[in-house]
Amino acid sequence: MTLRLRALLLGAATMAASLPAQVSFSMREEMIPMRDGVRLYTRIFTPVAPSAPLPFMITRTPYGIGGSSAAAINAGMGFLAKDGYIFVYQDARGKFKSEGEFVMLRQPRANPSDPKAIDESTDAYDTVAWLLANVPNNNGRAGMTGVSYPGWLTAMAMLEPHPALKAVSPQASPSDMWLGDDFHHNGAFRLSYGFEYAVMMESGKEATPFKFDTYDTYDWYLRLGSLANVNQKLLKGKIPTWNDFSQRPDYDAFWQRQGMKPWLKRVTVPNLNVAGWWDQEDFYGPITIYRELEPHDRGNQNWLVVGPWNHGGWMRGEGKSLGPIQFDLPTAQFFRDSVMAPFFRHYLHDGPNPRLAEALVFEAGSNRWRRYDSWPPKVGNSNRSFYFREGGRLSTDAPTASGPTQFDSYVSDPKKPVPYRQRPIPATFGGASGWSTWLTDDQRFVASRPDVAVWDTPVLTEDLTIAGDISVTLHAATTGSDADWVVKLIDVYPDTGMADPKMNGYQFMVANEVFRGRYRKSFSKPEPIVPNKVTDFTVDLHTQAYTFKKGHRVMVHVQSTWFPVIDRNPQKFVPNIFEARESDFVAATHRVYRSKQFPSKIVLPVVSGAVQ
Ligand code: PG9
Repeated sequence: MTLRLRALLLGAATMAASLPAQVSFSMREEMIPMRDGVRLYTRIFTPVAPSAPLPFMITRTPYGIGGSSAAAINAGMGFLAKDGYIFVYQDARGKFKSEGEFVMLRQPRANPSDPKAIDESTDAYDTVAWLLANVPNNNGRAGMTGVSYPGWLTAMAMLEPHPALKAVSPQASPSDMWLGDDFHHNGAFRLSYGFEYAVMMESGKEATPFKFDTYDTYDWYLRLGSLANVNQKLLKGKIPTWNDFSQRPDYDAFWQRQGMKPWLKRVTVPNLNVAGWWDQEDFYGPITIYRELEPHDRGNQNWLVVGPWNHGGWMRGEGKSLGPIQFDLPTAQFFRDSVMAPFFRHYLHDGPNPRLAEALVFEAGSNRWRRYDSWPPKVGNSNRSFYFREGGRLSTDAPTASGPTQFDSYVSDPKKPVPYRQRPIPATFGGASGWSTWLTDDQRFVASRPDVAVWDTPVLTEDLTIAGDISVTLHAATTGSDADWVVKLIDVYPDTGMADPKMNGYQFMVANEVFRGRYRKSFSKPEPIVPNKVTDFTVDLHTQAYTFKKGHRVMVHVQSTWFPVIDRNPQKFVPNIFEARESDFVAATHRVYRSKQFPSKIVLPVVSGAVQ
């Protein structure tokens, strides 16, 4: 056989094997009883005439399983279906057709010795037990997966797993709603998402989005004024999660116990954690779950995959691009076919060992997958400080000038907050809201605002690759007594020569975070900032693997409003921002220092490359 013919035949064989076979399923509906007598609505899809006993693949969700069908499984889970699974979908407690009470991210039960006490872990356990006993032709094993809330339900199932639960893949699972996931970041409240999600989930058994009377929600939230108006004028105390937001502004025992950290003390089940670098909802969660479990991972059963995806982007489409950003490779398809399917095939079907990398991460910019032995990588990178300098420069040379005038400043006015994306900003949920890709939006739309401070490097003369954790130290002062610090790390594309003209000069956000100044000493006990005193703030920009290409520039933006994704800090310290009065919202002048004594900087985990 000629080499060419052999290559053609191999190509054909690979293609045929990766075509999702259409699997026929029979569907059974059940109300599965839990240990406290509450019954959960469940659909069980069994392949027609399977050749051997099959494992279960379970997804539990608060979003309603009404759309589940054989066609939907073949379309969305075909990459698994062709290996043979009994797919199980279940409405979480209290949602849609399930009985019982829905509690947002229900905390693990306080009294595990009570045989009737329940939580999401026991509901998963009882479901597995029932399936094993009542669904014929199963092979005695179960896997569980889901994205976001269903990912969190998967993570909860692994805390006290049924012995038959042999592998889990929690994907974009939140881990701490106050520190870094959907509802707050470092205590700054994610207003638009928090409000709209809580209303959607807790207005009734189903999911009912809030109906805005204005298209541009930037306007709507600004007109709303103080957050005290939410309960006074709109919700009247009827949405429990809003009441938690407004009555528990600080990181108290409730938020800590709702977070996963206290519970992640052992690796119970092989666990494939999945995150997207541009996940607009839950990036902190999967990274933190992986990291918290890692010290306990004696059997090497805890893995991390991070790709160039938005929330759940790995489960749909090819994954060659996100918004206008191109990644060249079909990253999502690769994940599904070459990582997730082999992972479950190994543990549930005795398939070959998939030889997963400890951390498989996509390095955008250079657009390649990298396999690391740990995350963040232990070797190969060195932290380099990039200092904010005079004239808007960002430089690896530390400032040498001292004196009180070495700062950049801006006036931050909570009455005219910086929009987090180009207006109009439609409601988060529904249709073409733009929410799902906003993290890829061109940041030029705010770069020249007077309330956004900007520093950037010269054009890079070689590629600059980073892998690991990014942190920012701000030495800053304000005329007010509280302030938010929003920091964005940006890749500035070349001014000319891009194939797509709109990408010339594009400002692509590589990492970002907000820090609420009152929490600089303690997340549980906020303290006013002393006006006009230079104060240190550390902003954790999380983690990234990225190449700033030769010809690009590295840029940093600092601003103090990001509306309405983050509520407005009044800038006058009040004990509870949810109870601030209109008169508490005041403009303030913020100074970011860049002197020898106060060298504000971003620290990047540089793998290779230099900056002039
Ligand atoms: N990000 C969503 C969520 C998860 C958990 C709690 C609240 C919100 C989701 O997409 O499910």
